[in-house]
Amino acid sequence: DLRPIRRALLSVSDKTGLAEFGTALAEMGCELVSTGGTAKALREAGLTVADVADLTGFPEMMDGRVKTLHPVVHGGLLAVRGNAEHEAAMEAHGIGPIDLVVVNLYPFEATVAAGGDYNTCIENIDIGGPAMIRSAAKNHDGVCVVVDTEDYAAVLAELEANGGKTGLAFRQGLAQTAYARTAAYDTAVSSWMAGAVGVEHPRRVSVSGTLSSTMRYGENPHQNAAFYTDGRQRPGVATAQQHQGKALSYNNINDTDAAFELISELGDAGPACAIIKHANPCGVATGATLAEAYSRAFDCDRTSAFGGIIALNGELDGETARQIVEIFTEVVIAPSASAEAVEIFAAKKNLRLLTTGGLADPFEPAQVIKQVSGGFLRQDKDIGHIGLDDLKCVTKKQPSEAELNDMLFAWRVAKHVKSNAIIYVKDGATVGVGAGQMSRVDSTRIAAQKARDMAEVMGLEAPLTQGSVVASDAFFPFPDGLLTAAEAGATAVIQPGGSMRDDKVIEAADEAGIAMVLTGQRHFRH
Ligand code: 93A
Repeated sequence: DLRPIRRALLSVSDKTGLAEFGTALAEMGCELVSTGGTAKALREAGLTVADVADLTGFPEMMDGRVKTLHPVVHGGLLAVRGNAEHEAAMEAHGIGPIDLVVVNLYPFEATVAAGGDYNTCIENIDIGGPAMIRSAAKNHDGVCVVVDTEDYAAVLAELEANGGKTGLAFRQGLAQTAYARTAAYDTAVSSWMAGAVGVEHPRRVSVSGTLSSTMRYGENPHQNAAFYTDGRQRPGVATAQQHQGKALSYNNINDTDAAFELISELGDAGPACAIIKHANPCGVATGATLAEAYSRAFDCDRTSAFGGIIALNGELDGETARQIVEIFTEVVIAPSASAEAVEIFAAKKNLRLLTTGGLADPFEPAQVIKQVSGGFLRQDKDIGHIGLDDLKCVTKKQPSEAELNDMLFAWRVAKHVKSNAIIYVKDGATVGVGAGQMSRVDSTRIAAQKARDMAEVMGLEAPLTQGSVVASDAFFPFPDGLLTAAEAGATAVIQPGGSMRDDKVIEAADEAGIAMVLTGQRHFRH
Protein backbone atom coordinates (compact mmCIF):
# COMPACT_ATOMS: atom_id res chain seq x y z
CA ASP A 1 0.00 0.00 0.00
CA LEU A 2 2.98 2.34 -0.37
CA ARG A 3 2.35 5.15 -2.88
CA PRO A 4 4.87 7.58 -4.38
CA ILE A 5 4.18 11.30 -4.74
CA ARG A 6 5.00 12.23 -8.32
CA ARG A 7 2.78 15.28 -8.66
CA ALA A 8 1.47 17.62 -5.97
CA LEU A 9 -1.17 20.31 -6.18
CA LEU A 10 -0.64 23.11 -3.68
CA SER A 11 -3.27 25.79 -3.08
CA VAL A 12 -2.93 27.54 0.24
CA SER A 13 -4.15 30.78 1.77
CA ASP A 14 -1.82 30.45 4.74
CA LYS A 15 1.62 30.30 3.17
CA THR A 16 3.43 29.41 6.42
CA GLY A 17 6.12 26.81 5.73
CA LEU A 18 5.13 26.61 2.06
CA ALA A 19 8.51 27.44 0.52
CA GLU A 20 10.32 24.86 2.69
CA PHE A 21 7.73 22.16 2.08
CA GLY A 22 7.62 22.86 -1.69
CA THR A 23 11.41 22.80 -1.86
CA ALA A 24 11.59 19.46 -0.05
CA LEU A 25 8.99 17.97 -2.41
CA ALA A 26 10.78 19.34 -5.50
CA GLU A 27 14.07 17.90 -4.27
CA MET A 28 12.44 14.48 -4.19
CA GLY A 29 11.59 14.93 -7.85
CA CYS A 30 7.95 15.80 -7.30
CA GLU A 31 6.23 18.00 -9.88
CA LEU A 32 4.42 21.05 -8.43
CA VAL A 33 1.12 22.52 -9.63
CA SER A 34 -0.46 25.58 -8.00
CA THR A 35 -3.09 28.27 -8.05
CA GLY A 36 -2.15 31.96 -8.55
CA GLY A 37 -0.88 33.22 -5.22
CA THR A 38 0.60 29.90 -4.18
CA ALA A 39 2.44 29.50 -7.51
CA LYS A 40 3.81 33.02 -7.13
CA ALA A 41 5.10 32.28 -3.63
CA LEU A 42 6.73 29.03 -4.78
CA ARG A 43 8.37 30.75 -7.74
CA GLU A 44 9.70 33.42 -5.42
CA ALA A 45 11.34 30.58 -3.51
CA GLY A 46 13.07 29.62 -6.77
CA LEU A 47 10.91 26.60 -7.61
CA THR A 48 9.47 25.50 -10.93
CA VAL A 49 5.68 25.39 -10.76
CA ALA A 50 2.95 24.67 -13.32
CA ASP A 51 -0.22 26.79 -13.16
CA VAL A 52 -3.53 25.04 -12.64
CA ALA A 53 -4.84 27.33 -15.40
CA ASP A 54 -2.46 25.66 -17.86
CA LEU A 55 -3.68 22.24 -16.76
CA THR A 56 -7.36 23.09 -17.09
CA GLY A 57 -7.09 25.32 -20.12
CA PHE A 58 -9.27 27.83 -18.28
CA PRO A 59 -8.04 30.99 -16.58
CA GLU A 60 -8.87 31.57 -12.94
CA MET A 61 -12.11 33.48 -13.27
CA MET A 62 -14.92 35.25 -11.41
CA ASP A 63 -12.65 36.81 -8.80
CA GLY A 64 -11.04 33.42 -8.24
CA ARG A 65 -14.34 31.72 -7.45
CA VAL A 66 -13.57 29.21 -10.21
CA LYS A 67 -9.96 28.10 -10.33
CA THR A 68 -9.65 24.40 -9.55
CA LEU A 69 -13.22 23.22 -10.12
CA HIS A 70 -12.43 21.22 -13.24
CA PRO A 71 -12.42 17.52 -14.31
CA VAL A 72 -8.70 17.70 -14.99
CA VAL A 73 -8.17 18.44 -11.29
CA HIS A 74 -10.91 16.28 -9.79
CA GLY A 75 -10.34 13.40 -12.24
CA GLY A 76 -6.66 13.45 -11.27
CA LEU A 77 -7.67 13.26 -7.60
CA LEU A 78 -10.55 10.78 -7.80
CA ALA A 79 -9.32 8.22 -10.34
CA VAL A 80 -8.76 4.89 -8.62
CA ARG A 81 -5.17 3.85 -9.13
CA GLY A 82 -4.89 0.53 -10.98
CA ASN A 83 -8.53 0.62 -12.14
CA ALA A 84 -8.39 0.00 -15.91
CA GLU A 85 -11.57 1.89 -16.69
CA HIS A 86 -10.52 4.92 -14.67
CA GLU A 87 -7.10 4.90 -16.23
CA ALA A 88 -8.62 4.70 -19.70
CA ALA A 89 -10.79 7.71 -18.89
CA MET A 90 -7.72 9.64 -17.72
CA GLU A 91 -5.92 8.73 -20.92
CA ALA A 92 -8.90 9.68 -23.13
CA HIS A 93 -9.36 13.09 -21.50
CA GLY A 94 -5.75 14.06 -20.92
CA ILE A 95 -5.96 13.83 -17.11
CA GLY A 96 -2.80 13.17 -15.13
CA PRO A 97 -2.88 11.74 -11.59
CA ILE A 98 -2.37 14.07 -8.63
CA ASP A 99 -0.83 12.21 -5.68
CA LEU A 100 -0.73 14.94 -3.06
CA VAL A 101 -3.09 17.82 -2.35
CA VAL A 102 -1.95 20.57 -0.01
CA VAL A 103 -4.80 22.96 0.71
CA ASN A 104 -5.61 25.35 3.47
CA LEU A 105 -8.80 27.27 3.06
CA TYR A 106 -9.79 30.90 2.68
CA PRO A 107 -9.65 32.24 6.26
CA PHE A 108 -13.40 32.34 6.83
CA GLU A 109 -13.23 31.92 10.63
CA ALA A 110 -10.59 34.66 10.98
CA THR A 111 -12.62 36.97 8.73
CA VAL A 112 -15.68 36.53 10.96
CA ALA A 113 -13.57 36.95 14.12
CA ALA A 114 -12.13 40.18 12.71
CA GLY A 115 -15.67 41.51 12.23
CA GLY A 116 -15.67 41.28 8.42
CA ASP A 117 -18.81 42.64 6.73
CA TYR A 118 -21.35 40.40 5.02
CA ASN A 119 -19.78 40.47 1.54
CA THR A 120 -16.26 39.97 2.85
CA CYS A 121 -17.41 36.92 4.81
CA ILE A 122 -19.21 35.54 1.74
CA GLU A 123 -16.13 35.98 -0.46
CA ASN A 124 -14.12 34.11 2.16
CA ILE A 125 -16.23 30.97 1.84
CA ASP A 126 -13.89 28.58 0.07
CA ILE A 127 -15.54 26.21 -2.41
CA GLY A 128 -12.79 24.85 -4.61
CA GLY A 129 -10.49 24.11 -1.65
CA PRO A 130 -12.94 21.91 0.30
CA ALA A 131 -13.90 20.18 -2.97
CA MET A 132 -10.27 19.17 -3.57
CA ILE A 133 -9.81 18.18 0.06
CA ARG A 134 -12.89 15.94 -0.06
CA SER A 135 -11.94 14.38 -3.40
CA ALA A 136 -8.43 13.59 -2.22
CA ALA A 137 -9.62 12.32 1.17
CA LYS A 138 -12.19 9.99 -0.44
CA ASN A 139 -9.46 8.59 -2.65
CA HIS A 140 -6.95 8.25 0.20
CA ASP A 141 -6.15 4.80 -1.10
CA GLY A 142 -4.04 6.57 -3.71
CA VAL A 143 -3.84 10.19 -2.64
CA CYS A 144 -2.35 12.13 0.28
CA VAL A 145 -4.23 15.18 1.56
CA VAL A 146 -2.75 17.84 3.83
CA VAL A 147 -4.96 20.58 5.30
CA ASP A 148 -2.78 21.90 8.10
CA THR A 149 0.62 23.60 7.83
CA GLU A 150 1.59 21.76 11.01
CA ASP A 151 1.40 18.43 9.14
CA TYR A 152 4.08 19.27 6.55
CA ALA A 153 6.85 17.86 8.71
CA ALA A 154 4.97 14.60 9.25
CA VAL A 155 4.55 14.12 5.48
CA LEU A 156 8.26 14.64 4.89
CA ALA A 157 9.09 12.25 7.72
CA GLU A 158 6.76 9.62 6.25
CA LEU A 159 8.35 10.00 2.80
CA GLU A 160 11.79 9.83 4.35
CA ALA A 161 10.93 6.66 6.25
CA ASN A 162 9.45 4.88 3.24
CA GLY A 163 11.84 5.74 0.41
CA GLY A 164 9.72 8.56 -1.00
CA LYS A 165 6.37 6.82 -0.48
CA THR A 166 3.48 7.03 1.99
CA GLY A 167 1.66 4.19 3.72
CA LEU A 168 -2.11 3.60 3.74
CA ALA A 169 -2.56 4.13 7.49
CA PHE A 170 -0.76 7.47 7.19
CA ARG A 171 -3.00 8.55 4.31
CA GLN A 172 -6.08 7.40 6.21
CA GLY A 173 -5.06 9.54 9.19
CA LEU A 174 -4.66 12.56 6.93
CA ALA A 175 -8.05 11.85 5.33
CA GLN A 176 -9.72 11.75 8.75
CA THR A 177 -8.18 15.12 9.61
CA ALA A 178 -9.27 16.44 6.23
CA TYR A 179 -12.94 15.60 6.77
CA ALA A 180 -12.80 17.04 10.30
CA ARG A 181 -11.49 20.25 8.77
CA THR A 182 -14.15 20.55 6.07
CA ALA A 183 -16.86 19.70 8.62
CA ALA A 184 -15.59 22.39 10.99
CA TYR A 185 -15.35 24.85 8.12
CA ASP A 186 -18.95 24.34 7.06
CA THR A 187 -20.01 24.50 10.72
CA ALA A 188 -18.32 27.88 11.01
CA VAL A 189 -20.22 29.12 7.96
CA SER A 190 -23.51 27.73 9.26
CA SER A 191 -22.94 29.21 12.74
CA TRP A 192 -22.15 32.58 11.20
CA MET A 193 -25.37 32.47 9.21
CA ALA A 194 -27.37 31.47 12.27
CA GLY A 195 -25.64 33.94 14.59
CA ALA A 196 -24.33 37.03 12.82
CA VAL A 197 -26.75 36.88 9.91
CA GLY A 198 -29.60 35.65 12.14
CA VAL A 199 -31.30 33.22 9.76
CA GLU A 200 -31.50 30.03 11.73
CA HIS A 201 -33.26 27.00 10.32
CA PRO A 202 -32.87 24.70 13.32
CA ARG A 203 -33.19 21.32 11.59
CA ARG A 204 -29.47 20.59 11.84
CA VAL A 205 -26.94 22.03 14.24
CA SER A 206 -23.35 20.96 14.60
CA VAL A 207 -20.65 21.96 16.99
CA SER A 208 -17.03 22.26 16.13
CA GLY A 209 -13.85 23.66 17.53
CA THR A 210 -10.14 23.75 16.95
CA LEU A 211 -7.87 21.73 19.17
CA SER A 212 -6.14 24.16 21.50
CA SER A 213 -4.43 21.75 23.88
CA THR A 214 -4.55 18.23 25.17
CA MET A 215 -4.48 17.67 28.91
CA ARG A 216 -2.81 15.07 31.01
CA TYR A 217 -6.32 13.97 32.03
CA GLY A 218 -9.92 15.06 32.34
CA GLU A 219 -12.11 15.55 35.39
CA ASN A 220 -10.41 12.44 36.82
CA PRO A 221 -7.03 10.87 36.07
CA HIS A 222 -8.56 7.93 34.16
CA GLN A 223 -10.30 10.28 31.68
CA ASN A 224 -8.64 11.54 28.52
CA ALA A 225 -9.29 15.21 27.71
CA ALA A 226 -8.63 18.08 25.33
CA PHE A 227 -9.56 21.74 24.99
CA TYR A 228 -11.13 23.04 21.76
CA THR A 229 -11.66 26.71 21.00
CA ASP A 230 -14.39 28.24 18.88
CA GLY A 231 -12.35 31.10 17.45
CA ARG A 232 -14.34 33.88 19.16
CA GLN A 233 -11.95 36.62 20.18
CA ARG A 234 -13.73 37.32 23.48
CA PRO A 235 -11.87 37.97 26.75
CA GLY A 236 -11.96 34.71 28.69
CA VAL A 237 -10.09 31.55 29.57
CA ALA A 238 -9.74 30.48 25.92
CA THR A 239 -7.99 33.67 24.80
CA ALA A 240 -6.16 34.62 28.01
CA GLN A 241 -2.41 34.93 28.21
CA GLN A 242 -0.78 32.60 30.75
CA HIS A 243 2.21 34.21 32.44
CA GLN A 244 3.65 31.33 34.40
CA GLY A 245 3.19 27.87 35.83
CA LYS A 246 2.28 24.49 34.38
CA ALA A 247 -0.51 24.01 31.87
CA LEU A 248 -4.10 24.36 33.07
CA SER A 249 -5.93 21.12 33.80
CA TYR A 250 -9.46 20.28 32.68
CA ASN A 251 -10.88 21.30 36.07
CA ASN A 252 -8.74 24.46 36.11
CA ILE A 253 -10.18 25.57 32.78
CA ASN A 254 -13.74 24.81 33.87
CA ASP A 255 -13.34 26.66 37.17
CA THR A 256 -11.41 29.58 35.68
CA ASP A 257 -14.20 30.03 33.16
CA ALA A 258 -16.80 30.07 35.95
CA ALA A 259 -14.70 32.59 37.88
CA PHE A 260 -14.20 34.91 34.94
CA GLU A 261 -17.82 34.79 33.79
CA LEU A 262 -18.94 35.69 37.31
CA ILE A 263 -16.47 38.55 37.74
CA SER A 264 -17.37 39.90 34.29
CA GLU A 265 -20.92 40.19 35.62
CA LEU A 266 -19.57 42.58 38.26
CA GLY A 267 -17.77 44.90 35.85
CA ASP A 268 -19.58 47.99 37.15
CA ALA A 269 -19.55 47.03 40.86
CA GLY A 270 -16.27 48.75 41.77
CA PRO A 271 -13.25 46.61 42.75
CA ALA A 272 -14.52 43.00 43.05
CA CYS A 273 -13.13 39.53 43.58
CA ALA A 274 -14.56 36.03 43.23
CA ILE A 275 -13.04 32.83 44.59
CA ILE A 276 -14.24 29.63 42.91
CA LYS A 277 -14.14 26.01 43.96
CA HIS A 278 -15.67 23.24 41.84
CA ALA A 279 -17.26 25.85 39.57
CA ASN A 280 -19.13 27.49 42.48
CA PRO A 281 -18.11 30.68 44.27
CA CYS A 282 -17.04 30.22 47.90
CA GLY A 283 -16.68 33.98 48.25
CA VAL A 284 -17.51 37.03 46.15
CA ALA A 285 -16.99 40.57 47.39
CA THR A 286 -16.56 44.20 46.51
CA GLY A 287 -14.26 46.56 48.39
CA ALA A 288 -12.64 49.98 48.30
CA THR A 289 -9.63 48.30 46.69
CA LEU A 290 -9.08 44.91 45.05
CA ALA A 291 -7.03 43.85 48.06
CA GLU A 292 -9.99 44.60 50.33
CA ALA A 293 -12.38 42.85 47.94
CA TYR A 294 -10.12 39.76 48.00
CA SER A 295 -9.88 39.73 51.76
CA ARG A 296 -13.66 40.07 52.16
CA ALA A 297 -14.27 37.31 49.60
CA PHE A 298 -11.78 35.14 51.47
CA ASP A 299 -13.61 35.74 54.77
CA CYS A 300 -16.82 34.20 53.38
CA ASP A 301 -15.30 30.72 53.54
CA ARG A 302 -11.58 30.64 54.35
CA THR A 303 -11.50 26.86 54.42
CA SER A 304 -12.86 26.32 50.91
CA ALA A 305 -10.78 29.15 49.43
CA PHE A 306 -7.67 26.97 49.79
CA GLY A 307 -6.62 25.78 46.32
CA GLY A 308 -9.25 27.95 44.70
CA ILE A 309 -9.42 29.98 41.50
CA ILE A 310 -9.50 33.75 41.89
CA ALA A 311 -10.97 36.23 39.44
CA LEU A 312 -10.59 40.00 39.70
CA ASN A 313 -12.44 42.68 37.75
CA GLY A 314 -9.49 45.07 37.59
CA GLU A 315 -5.70 45.09 37.35
CA LEU A 316 -4.01 42.75 39.80
CA ASP A 317 -1.82 45.05 41.91
CA GLY A 318 1.09 44.33 44.22
CA GLU A 319 -0.88 44.57 47.45
CA THR A 320 -3.54 42.12 46.29
CA ALA A 321 -0.86 39.78 44.91
CA ARG A 322 0.93 39.76 48.29
CA GLN A 323 -2.30 38.77 50.05
CA ILE A 324 -3.15 36.08 47.51
CA VAL A 325 0.19 34.29 47.83
CA GLU A 326 -0.35 33.81 51.57
CA ILE A 327 -2.34 30.65 50.84
CA PHE A 328 -2.21 28.13 48.00
CA THR A 329 -4.24 29.24 44.97
CA GLU A 330 -4.40 27.38 41.66
CA VAL A 331 -5.15 30.18 39.19
CA VAL A 332 -5.64 33.95 39.22
CA ILE A 333 -7.40 35.53 36.25
CA ALA A 334 -7.67 39.29 35.78
CA PRO A 335 -7.88 41.81 32.93
CA SER A 336 -4.24 42.78 33.58
CA ALA A 337 -1.48 42.62 36.19
CA SER A 338 1.04 45.21 37.34
CA ALA A 339 4.76 44.51 36.95
CA GLU A 340 5.04 44.30 40.75
CA ALA A 341 2.25 41.70 40.95
CA VAL A 342 3.82 39.63 38.18
CA GLU A 343 7.09 39.66 40.11
CA ILE A 344 5.43 38.59 43.38
CA PHE A 345 3.70 35.69 41.61
CA ALA A 346 6.91 34.66 39.84
CA ALA A 347 8.17 33.26 43.14
CA LYS A 348 5.18 30.85 43.30
CA LYS A 349 5.74 28.45 40.49
CA ASN A 350 2.54 26.46 41.06
CA LEU A 351 0.35 29.55 40.82
CA ARG A 352 -0.90 30.28 37.32
CA LEU A 353 -1.56 33.90 36.32
CA LEU A 354 -3.85 34.62 33.37
CA THR A 355 -4.55 38.06 31.91
CA THR A 356 -7.41 38.63 29.52
CA GLY A 357 -7.03 42.23 28.37
CA GLY A 358 -10.51 43.10 29.60
CA LEU A 359 -13.74 41.71 30.97
CA ALA A 360 -16.28 39.77 28.92
CA ASP A 361 -19.60 41.36 28.00
CA PRO A 362 -22.00 39.39 30.24
CA PHE A 363 -24.96 40.32 28.04
CA GLU A 364 -23.52 39.22 24.73
CA PRO A 365 -25.77 36.49 23.31
CA ALA A 366 -24.16 33.07 22.98
CA GLN A 367 -25.14 29.43 22.73
CA VAL A 368 -24.66 26.81 25.41
CA ILE A 369 -24.34 23.13 24.58
CA LYS A 370 -24.82 20.29 27.06
CA GLN A 371 -24.27 16.73 26.07
CA VAL A 372 -26.81 14.09 27.03
CA SER A 373 -26.88 10.44 26.09
CA GLY A 374 -27.98 10.25 22.46
CA GLY A 375 -27.44 13.90 21.59
CA PHE A 376 -27.04 17.33 23.01
CA LEU A 377 -29.14 20.17 24.30
CA ARG A 378 -28.68 23.66 22.95
CA GLN A 379 -29.93 26.80 24.64
CA ASP A 380 -29.28 30.52 24.70
CA LYS A 381 -26.76 31.51 27.34
CA ASP A 382 -28.39 32.94 30.46
CA ILE A 383 -27.84 36.65 29.90
CA GLY A 384 -30.96 37.62 31.84
CA HIS A 385 -30.50 40.55 34.17
CA ILE A 386 -32.71 42.79 36.23
CA GLY A 387 -32.41 46.23 37.74
CA LEU A 388 -34.04 48.13 40.59
CA ASP A 389 -37.10 48.92 38.49
CA ASP A 390 -37.84 45.24 37.96
CA LEU A 391 -38.13 44.48 41.68
CA LYS A 392 -41.57 44.16 43.22
CA CYS A 393 -41.81 44.43 46.99
CA VAL A 394 -44.54 42.11 48.30
CA THR A 395 -44.11 42.51 52.06
CA LYS A 396 -45.29 45.07 54.60
CA LYS A 397 -41.69 45.90 55.32
CA GLN A 398 -39.89 47.79 52.55
CA PRO A 399 -36.18 47.08 52.03
CA SER A 400 -33.71 49.88 52.79
CA GLU A 401 -31.48 51.24 50.04
CA ALA A 402 -28.51 49.33 51.43
CA GLU A 403 -30.55 46.12 51.44
CA LEU A 404 -31.64 46.73 47.86
CA ASN A 405 -28.04 47.15 46.73
CA ASP A 406 -27.00 43.99 48.52
CA MET A 407 -29.96 42.10 47.10
CA LEU A 408 -29.04 43.05 43.53
CA PHE A 409 -25.45 41.99 44.22
CA ALA A 410 -26.61 38.67 45.72
CA TRP A 411 -28.88 38.14 42.73
CA ARG A 412 -26.03 38.61 40.25
CA VAL A 413 -23.92 36.12 42.19
CA ALA A 414 -26.81 33.62 42.40
CA LYS A 415 -26.88 33.39 38.60
CA HIS A 416 -23.41 31.81 38.78
CA VAL A 417 -24.11 29.31 41.56
CA LYS A 418 -25.38 25.77 40.92
CA SER A 419 -29.01 25.26 41.83
CA ASN A 420 -30.43 25.20 44.36
CA ALA A 421 -28.56 28.42 45.08
CA ILE A 422 -28.88 30.49 48.24
CA ILE A 423 -26.60 33.49 48.75
CA TYR A 424 -26.36 35.59 51.92
CA VAL A 425 -24.82 39.03 51.34
CA LYS A 426 -23.85 41.86 53.65
CA ASP A 427 -22.30 45.19 52.63
CA GLY A 428 -21.38 43.99 49.13
CA ALA A 429 -19.81 40.69 50.18
CA THR A 430 -21.17 37.16 50.29
CA VAL A 431 -21.27 35.84 53.85
CA GLY A 432 -22.80 32.43 53.10
CA VAL A 433 -23.18 30.40 49.90
CA GLY A 434 -25.38 27.32 49.62
CA ALA A 435 -24.91 25.52 46.28
CA GLY A 436 -26.01 22.47 44.38
CA GLN A 437 -28.40 20.95 46.91
CA MET A 438 -31.45 18.96 45.93
CA SER A 439 -33.60 20.85 48.42
CA ARG A 440 -33.70 24.63 48.74
CA VAL A 441 -34.04 24.53 52.50
CA ASP A 442 -30.80 22.48 52.69
CA SER A 443 -28.93 25.14 50.68
CA THR A 444 -30.32 27.78 53.05
CA ARG A 445 -29.18 25.77 56.09
CA ILE A 446 -25.74 24.90 54.73
CA ALA A 447 -24.95 28.52 53.88
CA ALA A 448 -26.03 29.65 57.36
CA GLN A 449 -24.02 26.86 59.00
CA LYS A 450 -20.90 27.85 57.04
CA ALA A 451 -21.36 31.44 58.25
CA ARG A 452 -21.54 30.18 61.84
CA ASP A 453 -18.34 28.17 61.29
CA MET A 454 -16.59 31.25 59.91
CA ALA A 455 -17.75 33.35 62.89
CA GLU A 456 -16.02 30.81 65.13
CA VAL A 457 -12.83 30.82 63.04
CA MET A 458 -12.75 34.62 63.02
CA GLY A 459 -13.72 34.96 66.70
CA LEU A 460 -16.88 36.91 65.92
CA GLU A 461 -19.76 37.11 68.40
CA ALA A 462 -22.41 36.57 65.73
CA PRO A 463 -22.23 35.07 62.24
CA LEU A 464 -22.08 37.59 59.40
CA THR A 465 -25.50 36.43 58.21
CA GLN A 466 -26.87 38.55 61.08
CA GLY A 467 -28.38 41.55 59.31
CA SER A 468 -27.70 40.16 55.83
CA VAL A 469 -29.93 39.86 52.77
CA VAL A 470 -30.53 36.56 51.00
CA ALA A 471 -31.03 35.64 47.36
CA SER A 472 -32.66 32.45 46.11
CA ASP A 473 -32.12 31.53 42.42
CA ALA A 474 -35.67 30.17 42.13
CA PHE A 475 -38.85 30.52 44.16
CA PHE A 476 -39.30 29.14 47.68
CA PRO A 477 -41.84 26.32 47.26
CA PHE A 478 -42.64 26.48 51.00
CA PRO A 479 -42.03 29.00 53.79
CA ASP A 480 -39.40 26.73 55.45
CA GLY A 481 -36.40 28.02 53.42
CA LEU A 482 -37.36 31.60 54.05
CA LEU A 483 -37.82 30.94 57.76
CA THR A 484 -34.39 29.30 57.94
CA ALA A 485 -32.88 32.41 56.37
CA ALA A 486 -34.74 34.66 58.81
CA GLU A 487 -33.45 32.53 61.72
CA ALA A 488 -29.91 32.99 60.39
CA GLY A 489 -30.47 36.73 60.71
CA ALA A 490 -31.47 37.73 57.15
CA THR A 491 -33.55 40.90 57.07
CA ALA A 492 -34.50 40.94 53.38
CA VAL A 493 -35.05 38.36 50.64
CA ILE A 494 -34.82 38.51 46.85
CA GLN A 495 -36.34 35.68 44.85
CA PRO A 496 -38.27 35.21 41.59
CA GLY A 497 -41.67 34.37 43.10
CA GLY A 498 -44.16 32.32 41.14
CA SER A 499 -44.76 29.44 43.55
CA MET A 500 -48.31 28.14 44.05
CA ARG A 501 -47.78 29.00 47.70
CA ASP A 502 -46.33 32.50 47.21
CA ASP A 503 -49.04 33.85 49.57
CA LYS A 504 -47.85 31.52 52.36
CA VAL A 505 -44.23 32.55 51.78
CA ILE A 506 -45.19 36.26 51.84
CA GLU A 507 -47.22 35.69 55.01
CA ALA A 508 -44.21 34.03 56.66
CA ALA A 509 -41.97 36.94 55.64
CA ASP A 510 -44.44 39.42 57.13
CA GLU A 511 -44.65 37.39 60.34
CA ALA A 512 -40.85 37.26 60.56
CA GLY A 513 -40.76 41.02 59.97
CA ILE A 514 -38.52 40.84 56.91
CA ALA A 515 -38.74 42.52 53.52
CA MET A 516 -39.09 40.51 50.33
CA VAL A 517 -38.81 41.51 46.67
CA LEU A 518 -39.68 39.42 43.64
CA THR A 519 -37.66 39.50 40.40
CA GLY A 520 -40.05 37.63 38.12
CA GLN A 521 -36.99 35.93 36.58
CA ARG A 522 -35.12 32.88 37.81
CA HIS A 523 -31.55 31.71 37.32
CA PHE A 524 -31.44 27.92 37.38
CA ARG A 525 -27.97 26.60 36.68
CA HIS A 526 -27.31 22.86 36.62
O1 93A B 1 -12.86 30.60 -4.74
S1 93A B 1 -12.61 29.20 -4.59
O2 93A B 1 -13.59 28.52 -3.83
N1 93A B 1 -12.59 28.48 -6.02
C1 93A B 1 -11.67 27.59 -6.40
O3 93A B 1 -11.84 26.98 -7.45
C2 93A B 1 -10.51 27.38 -5.58
N2 93A B 1 -9.45 26.56 -5.72
C3 93A B 1 -8.62 26.76 -4.67
N3 93A B 1 -11.19 28.99 -3.90
C4 93A B 1 -10.32 28.09 -4.39
N4 93A B 1 -9.13 27.70 -3.85
C5 93A B 1 -8.52 28.27 -2.64
O4 93A B 1 -7.64 29.29 -3.04
C6 93A B 1 -7.69 27.36 -1.83
O5 93A B 1 -8.45 26.61 -0.88
C7 93A B 1 -6.72 28.29 -1.12
O6 93A B 1 -7.20 28.71 0.13
C8 93A B 1 -6.66 29.51 -2.03
C9 93A B 1 -5.29 29.65 -2.64
O7 93A B 1 -5.28 30.67 -3.60
P1 93A B 1 -3.90 31.30 -4.09
O8 93A B 1 -3.02 30.18 -4.51
O9 93A B 1 -4.28 32.19 -5.25
O10 93A B 1 -3.33 32.09 -2.94
